[in-house]
Amino acid sequence: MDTQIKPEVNRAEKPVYRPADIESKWQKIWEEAGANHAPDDDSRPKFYNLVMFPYPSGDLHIGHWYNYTGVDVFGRLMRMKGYNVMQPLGFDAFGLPAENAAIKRGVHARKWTLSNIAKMRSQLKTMGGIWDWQREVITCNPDYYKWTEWFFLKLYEKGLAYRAKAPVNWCPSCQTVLANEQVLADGTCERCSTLVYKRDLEQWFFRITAYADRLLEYKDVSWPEKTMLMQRNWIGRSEGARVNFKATGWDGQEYDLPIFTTRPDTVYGITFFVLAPEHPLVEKLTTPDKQTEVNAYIEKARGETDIERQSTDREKSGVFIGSYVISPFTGEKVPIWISDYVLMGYGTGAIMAVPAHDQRDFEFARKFNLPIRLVYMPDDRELSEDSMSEALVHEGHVVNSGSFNGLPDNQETVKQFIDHIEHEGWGKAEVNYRVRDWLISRQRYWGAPIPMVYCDTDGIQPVPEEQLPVLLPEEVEFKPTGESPLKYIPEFVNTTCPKCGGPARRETDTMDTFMCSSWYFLRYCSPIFEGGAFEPNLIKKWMPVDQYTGGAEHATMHLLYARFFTMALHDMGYLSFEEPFTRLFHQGTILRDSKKMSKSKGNVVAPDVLVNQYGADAVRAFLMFLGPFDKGGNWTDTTEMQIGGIYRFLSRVWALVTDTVAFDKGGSVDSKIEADVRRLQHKTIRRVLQDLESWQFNTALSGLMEYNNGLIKMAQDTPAVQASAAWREALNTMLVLLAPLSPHITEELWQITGHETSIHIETLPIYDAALAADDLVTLVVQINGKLRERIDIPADMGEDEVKETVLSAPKIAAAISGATPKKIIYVPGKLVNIVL
Ligand code: ANZ
Repeated sequence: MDTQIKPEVNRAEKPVYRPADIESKWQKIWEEAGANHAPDDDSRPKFYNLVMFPYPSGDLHIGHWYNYTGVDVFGRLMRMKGYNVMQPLGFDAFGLPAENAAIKRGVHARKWTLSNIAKMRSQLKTMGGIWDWQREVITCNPDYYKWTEWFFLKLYEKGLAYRAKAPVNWCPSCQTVLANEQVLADGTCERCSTLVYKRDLEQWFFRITAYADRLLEYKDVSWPEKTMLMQRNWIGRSEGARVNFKATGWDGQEYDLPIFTTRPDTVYGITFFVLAPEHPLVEKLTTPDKQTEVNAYIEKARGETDIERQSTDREKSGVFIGSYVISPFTGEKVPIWISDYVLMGYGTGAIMAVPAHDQRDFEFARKFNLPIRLVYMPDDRELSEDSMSEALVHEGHVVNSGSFNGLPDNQETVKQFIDHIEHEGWGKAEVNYRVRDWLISRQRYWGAPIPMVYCDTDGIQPVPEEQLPVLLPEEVEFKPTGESPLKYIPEFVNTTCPKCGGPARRETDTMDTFMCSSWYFLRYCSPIFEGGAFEPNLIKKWMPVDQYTGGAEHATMHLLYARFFTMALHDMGYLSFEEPFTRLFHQGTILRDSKKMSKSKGNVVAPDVLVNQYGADAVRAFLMFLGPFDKGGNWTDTTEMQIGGIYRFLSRVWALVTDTVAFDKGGSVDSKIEADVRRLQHKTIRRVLQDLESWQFNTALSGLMEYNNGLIKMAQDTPAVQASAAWREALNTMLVLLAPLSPHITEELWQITGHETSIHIETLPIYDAALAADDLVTLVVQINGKLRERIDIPADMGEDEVKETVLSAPKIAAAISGATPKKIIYVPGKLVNIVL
């Protein structure tokens, strides 16, 4: 990296702070010097600082600026700590909006996407981040999606990609299949808010369920607890048992009816069975007299979403279907019902109902007057089935259960029941997961083609590796048909079977874009490598990602898929690590008047206007000043005015430093004043570095503002201080600590103060406790608990003298105006509170 930066300032004239001039100038110099590129061959330790890449929607909004500024501040900090920081950026360029734009406006999806990328890239450059543009990846380019296809083939080879007919979430408005994760809690499409319903289609799936347990491990990673919890809930591991019951159909035939339960210890409490309305045995088990009622119920349930069906505050509904199960535990005949609260997609789609101990079953039993039988009894109170108002959950000891009576409610008891069930051959222990296999087929054009062909003779055949990429045809008609436009391109569809050479058809669905984003971080390590998806040695050098930053909304999709992908590649021998992202951080969101910003609401703040007016340095610092980086902030009209305050702060830093340059160096200064300068300097170093390292950029900035004010006051009180060595060091510290936040102004001032190399490769100042030691302490003075003044007093001053000093301080004396305080509370070294 050429970091020699030649001074070119005429010191005779005092330069004026004009962000527009210096920012573009430095951006150009940095780019030409390759200052932002992380070389592969570099002896410094590596630091891979990754941010979630943007979707090229066309405009870089304030949320992007916020996110990328925080990441850039941290990356710059790590570079100043001596790391070779790799901080790449690219574009997650496939996906629906491009195709919708194509349908609506007749512009080709590629053209729309690439012109958006060009615009966003140039907007991004105005931020002055250390983005390593030499590593840019764009997922819709064939040199990228060739490898996305290749990964599909690898997963297919390992049995991790398969095709199956499945009920899918169908959005009638987007005319496409959605992943479970793309359906919101109210059962609507996350993109267009239309109610999603189920439809059966042949689809490609990735077997993420095979990795469910591994995904719960989080080996050697430091992630927010909350995110891991969200993933754990999403994966939803439940330990229990599968128990096989026998049901007798109306035809007199016996059918196996397995159920999944997490409470096999309650089997003696079964009083009815419930099947999901879609359960395949419903037909066989419905007696003729119940047929009409059952059909009507099934029809009604079909229109409901899983979310509605699981809602706890919904009144229970259901129909008895006329058949029974014989319980092997009690020998009793138990009626079979159907109800929508049992879902087909979980467990076996059938449950044994234990109304005494399961709230849903309890409500169902009360509604339909079904018997309730307690098999646990509280240890400390009387309870009877008739008087119960809700299910008894996890309490007491076993009753009504033969030889198990008296056992406590715990895991050991559950295990004894499972042992018994296994011993009798009625069932076995089983673990169930909420997570479903990842449905990756999309009936869309703008995605990576699925590299598979269908042959009448040889069935499903993978496209041979050497034929990749299966190119997306450019000539395409965009129609909102709900089917992939690729279906209507014969030159694409018609191909030859790789096995028999006979005529065959290509798969016309494309891949979910989450597939593209499951490996982009690997591509950054060797973005132009042609021999594979990544160059193995460079993967060894750069991976895993040291710091990954992005929105918390990606907790259950992207972050889970990328982990699954990495684990699968690890198991295939391509990667030596199992977790891609060592540390994870979620930035907060910027709201506009407490609402989410969105184009459709027209409440988006455009950063470009602010950058033009105040400069990128001020916008960056301003955004970081809004609050702790993980909390985001609320943007209001008054907020916007505060940016002027940040601009003035930067101008004061500018004035302070340029004044010093102009200052006559002739004077001498008393060593006590130099000690004061150093004390302030080292206190600031400690505080600001701590804040920067813990992503508390807002308080880091307050620290720097106070520091700046302190220095200004010292220069006013004792102008000669500006000639001292301590002063120059203090200013250097100011610039170096501010550099990650506002990189241009600090670079300019660094040069103005005579430095010949870039400030951004300076090492961070080291805090010296001895120099920071106080012989003065600052007391906060309150009147009736309200802050009125801050007063510096010698650290060793006695209590009486402190009180006297405080009371005679002009502001305080004026506020009290002769009254006698009721009480004076003194916390040594910290605070005096005068109670009037
Ligand atoms: C009997 C029982 C008794 C149950 C009891 C609970 C409490 P999690 O923890 O979510 O895995 N269940 C099983 N399959 C279901 C389905 N397809 N739709 C709706 N409910 C289903 O929940 C497992 C429990 O949810 C299972 O244990 C079953 O009810 C129910 F006192 O069986 B349990």
